[in-house]
Amino acid sequence: MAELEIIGRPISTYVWAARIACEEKCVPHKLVVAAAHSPEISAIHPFGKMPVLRHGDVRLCESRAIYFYIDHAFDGPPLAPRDAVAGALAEQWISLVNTSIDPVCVRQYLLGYIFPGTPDGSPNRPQIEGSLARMEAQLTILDKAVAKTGYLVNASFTLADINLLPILFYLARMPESGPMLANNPHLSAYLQRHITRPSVTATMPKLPA
Ligand SMILES: N[C@@H](CCC(=O)N[C@@H](CS)C(=O)NCC(=O)O)C(=O)O
Repeated sequence: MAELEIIGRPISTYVWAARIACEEKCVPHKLVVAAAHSPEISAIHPFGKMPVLRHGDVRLCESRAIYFYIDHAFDGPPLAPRDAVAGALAEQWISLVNTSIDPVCVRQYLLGYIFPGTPDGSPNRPQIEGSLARMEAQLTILDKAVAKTGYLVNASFTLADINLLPILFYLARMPESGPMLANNPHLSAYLQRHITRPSVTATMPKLPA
């Protein structure tokens, strides 16, 4: 069968997570660089969002569906626990990150710097300031979640961790979220430990210096 393709931009947190999942599962894959709403992406995602996946006749959008496919279509170590409770906990954390943490920490805070939408391209201060209190509370919740074992689910690296790591990577580099993260010792240690995994370093986006 043709090589699996993940389509999107490498700096996208969701694209990066899908690529980490491929690496963890030892699935050969290729990144096809394309922008949101480009014809290549809009042919698969009804709202033009990245990532999308092509593999032979299979076409998928939405990161959770893509994770599921990567995890179930190939041999290799399970990315989500097959035990019902642990598997549900992984789903729970993916959902919490995607529905609560991504909207504040990525869409509101990080994009306030990256795509500020200001006339002169300067950071969108009202948008950034408006995210800070909620971001701080969310990082405290995550710190508690990883405090006991160093993972989100039990004591193993799962899709829940894969889905969160790209977000923490970016937060660690930004002026307000960096110190906030450093104030959460368990979460900081979690990031430092997992960011060195071969699957993560092999797919890490190249950022401007
Ligand atoms: N629910 C989608 C969200 C994907 C998403 O928001 N991707 C962003 C890049 S990180 C995107 O394509 N944004 C463009 C847009 O929303 O128009 C998923 O889980 O894949």
